[in-house]
Amino acid sequence: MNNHQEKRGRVIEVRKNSFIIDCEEQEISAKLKGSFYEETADKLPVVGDYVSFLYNPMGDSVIQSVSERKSFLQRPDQAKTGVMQYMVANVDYCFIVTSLNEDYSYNRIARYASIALQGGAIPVVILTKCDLCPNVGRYIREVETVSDQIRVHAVSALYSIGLDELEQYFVPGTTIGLMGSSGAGKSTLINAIAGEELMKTGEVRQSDSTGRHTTTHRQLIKLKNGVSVIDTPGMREVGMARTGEGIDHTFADIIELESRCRFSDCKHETEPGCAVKAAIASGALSRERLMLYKSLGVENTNNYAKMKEISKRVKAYQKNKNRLM
Ligand SMILES: Nc1nc2c(ncn2[C@@H]2O[C@H](COP(=O)(O)OP(=O)(O)O)[C@@H](O)[C@H]2O)c(=O)[nH]1
Ligand SMILES: [Mg+2]
Repeated sequence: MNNHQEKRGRVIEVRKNSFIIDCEEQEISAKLKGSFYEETADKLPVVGDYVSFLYNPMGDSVIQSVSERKSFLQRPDQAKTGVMQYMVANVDYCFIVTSLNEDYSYNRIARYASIALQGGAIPVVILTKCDLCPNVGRYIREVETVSDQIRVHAVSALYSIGLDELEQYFVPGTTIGLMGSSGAGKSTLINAIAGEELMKTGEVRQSDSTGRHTTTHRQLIKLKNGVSVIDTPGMREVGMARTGEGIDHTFADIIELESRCRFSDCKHETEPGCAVKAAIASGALSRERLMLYKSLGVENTNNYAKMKEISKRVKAYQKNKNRLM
């Protein structure tokens, strides 16, 4: 008989084989119940999950089950095996943080936004460091073409510009997931809103491929106002093509949608069972982006060949655009 007490808590950190659970203002270290190892990867706990566990005050507690998720962010495996990688759960808003300098990338914003929308979270693009940019309006208008459901704000954490616009998201009980490259200003922004030094800023870019586990830092932080913020390395790297791979992921979301159309040669015009048209109707995909994709005129081949072809054409397209500017 097990006399350990059953409790519920939230996963705030995932390590290789252990989990840190936040429960009653305590941080509890836990492992998985054995039967989890027979489950598919999507059933395993991720940061943000609510779990029930058998509390062991003397050592590791044991996670029994994962509660149903309100949202679940996943991305295609970068090795193109078709396997999904699971990132975080129960995020209400995805803050897509991009600074208004050379970090700004329309394509990356589109990829982040489609991950958020497909996972059931609301994408909120935060254009940071607006103090460094003379033509903010142009960027805001461009981001608005990504999707009807996207929201966009331009801020400067350094000069407290636009921060009041973000108050609507900082409601008690809300969970905010941070996406965006290192140096984009995520930590500075959260500190400015929280009014305290919760996150380290100006951090040096981590060498991410070595897999070395140096510092452990909380991946989910609870602010005093009852808002939780998730900042995991996994979310920062989203959609970053591996160097030297030569593949452009710009339209990965559309290619993924196409694979779900009823007809494999669907032109996304009048065919029934068209996943692309459904995404346009729901606002998950914008008409402008589909037009841009169609204008590339890539043949319906297998996904990998298609991605490679797109890379080639996008590069040619951008070269041409630069020449015209
Ligand atoms: N000019 C300017 N610099 C900023 C602003 N916000 C952050 N920074 C700077 O950008 C650098 C990276 O910020 P940080 O918050 O650590 O980025 P993170 O890696 O996304 O968490 C730091 O040197 C910050 O001082 C801003 O609004 N304006
Ligand atoms: Mg940071």
